[in-house]
Formats: sequence, C-alpha cells, structure tokens
Amino acid sequence: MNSKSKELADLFLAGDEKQALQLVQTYLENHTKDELYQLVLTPAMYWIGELWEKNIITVADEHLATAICDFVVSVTEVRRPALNSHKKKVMVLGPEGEDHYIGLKMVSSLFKENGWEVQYLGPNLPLDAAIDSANRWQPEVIALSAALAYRLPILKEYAVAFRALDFKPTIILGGRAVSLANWPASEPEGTIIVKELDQLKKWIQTGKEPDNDFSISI
Ligand code: B12
Repeated sequence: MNSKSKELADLFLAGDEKQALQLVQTYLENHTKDELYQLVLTPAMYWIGELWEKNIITVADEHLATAICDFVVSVTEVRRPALNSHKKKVMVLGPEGEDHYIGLKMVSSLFKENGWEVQYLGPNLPLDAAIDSANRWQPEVIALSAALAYRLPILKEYAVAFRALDFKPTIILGGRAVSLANWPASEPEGTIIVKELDQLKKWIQTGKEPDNDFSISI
C-alpha cells in the first residue's frame, strides 16, 4: 500500500474527517478523481478490511472509517445542474443482499464528472424494484457492483433481466468480486465487465471496452 493510502486510512480510523478531506483536496490539485478513488481511497479501504479481518481493529472502527470515506467521496462528487436534457443516463445499484456501496458511489461520481445523468439507487436493491425503476427511467446504461464472490450468480440474474428489457440497456459489471473472478469466458452481448475505474473512464470517454486478460463467465 502506498504512503498516501496509509496516511488516509489512519485518518479514517482516527475519525479525523477534517484532515482526511484536506489530504484528499490537496491530492486532487495534481491528480484526477479516478486516480484518487482507485489509487488512494480504494487501497486505504482494502487495508482497513485486512485490519478488520485480522481483528486488529473492531467493526466499530471499520464503520467509522467507512463513514469518513463515504463523506470524502460525497464531497468530491461534482453536483452540476443539468445543462441540457439530452444527457446520457446511467442507473447505478447493488443487487439484493449486497451492502457494500462506496465503489458504487465512485462509479456514480465518475459518470457525473463526464456529463452523464445518474440515478444512484444504492446497494441491496431488490430486482423487481430495480426493473420497475429502469422501465420508468430508461437509462442507456445500468452499472452493477458486487464485493463478495458468492454474489456473482445474483449479478448474472440482474444482468440477464436488465438485458431482456425492451430498451436493451448496456450492462456494466464491476466491484471487488468481479475484478477478482478469474474464469476465462466471453462476455454476453451488451454486458461489459470492468475491473477498475480507469477502464470505466476510458469506456465512458471513448467507448473502448476493457481488454482484460480474463473475464467472468456469466
Ligand atoms: C466497509 C466494508 C463493509 C461495510 C460496507 C459499508 C458500505 N457502506 O459500503 C459493512 C460493514 C456493511 C460490510 C459488511 C460485510 N463485509 Co465487508 N468490507 C468492507 C471493506 C472494509 C471496505 C469496502 C469498501 O468500501 N472498499 C472500497 C471500495 C472503493 O472498493 P470496491 O468496492 O472494490 O470498489 C472499487 C472497484 O471494485 C470498483 N467498483 C466497485 N463497484 C463497481 C461497479 C462498477 C460498475 C465498476 C465499473 C467498478 C466498480 O470501483 C472501486 C474503485 O477502485 C472491505 C474491504 C475490501 N477489500 O473492500 C470489506 C470486505 C469486502 N467485507 C467482507 C466481508 C466478509 C463482509 C461481511 C460478509 C462481514 C459479515 N460477516 O457480516 C458483510 C457482508 C455484507 C453484505 N451483505 O454485503 C470481506 C469479503 C471477503 C471475501 N471473502 O470476499 C472484505 C474483503 C473484508 C475482509 N478483508 O475480510 N463490509
């Protein structure tokens, strides 16, 4: 882990939101938001996960750290008013049972920064509610995230259900579980598997799909 992430993780664990925000804002003077998210905040939270797993910190420490990370991501998000009514639309959510949502917030932030209209529906959204919302709003893209490997089957279920909608949204799958999965396979039509935020940024800006060494079989 790099020293910035370590420093930030310590500030998260100390509950020091002021210093944490300052560090992040200083970093953003010379770096992009996806660099901040992918290279600093994500390793800091993964480190906190390791400390938690080893019982070096408590679940309360982890909750405090997550709350401050959440705050920092929210503050760095661009919240521009809609400039035109022809923005592309993306719906961002986690499937039922999935509680991890910091990655989803980062994905929302990246789409917003690139001029998309975003509906962030959060984690743990039942499929019927998600389908209903998608039918009403008709987004071009639906982005889904899963942190735990055993969530991959439900991710597939959601992806298949969304692709069956009349307006055929593009489905983007990401998250820790997705990036760790390692089964050679081809992606079904209309579904893009994204390992990291820089790949997402490239796709948003150029339409170029990630050229991963592997992808998940869904
Ligand atoms: C905070 C946390 C929690 C919080 C989540 C709160 C919240 N608001 O999100 C709480 C306490 C709820 C929680 C619960 C659990 N957690 Co938890 N959690 C974490 C922790 C420490 C950080 C998660 C995080 O925010 N990471 C930072 C984000 C930014 O990373 P990310 O999600 O991977 O996102 C990045 C990319 O994947 C990508 N991305 C993410 N989504 C998407 C989507 C798209 C479309 C794209 C393109 C990209 C993308 O973008 C991000 C940028 O880099 C992790 C540690 C870890 N390694 O992540 C453990 C961790 C994921 N949890 C773990 C576990 C075990 C659990 C529980 C099962 C614990 C329990 N016994 O109850 C439950 C399961 C809850 C559930 N039903 O989902 C384990 C999983 C281990 C495993 N074998 O898979 C981890 C790894 C901790 C550990 N080391 O043991 N957790």
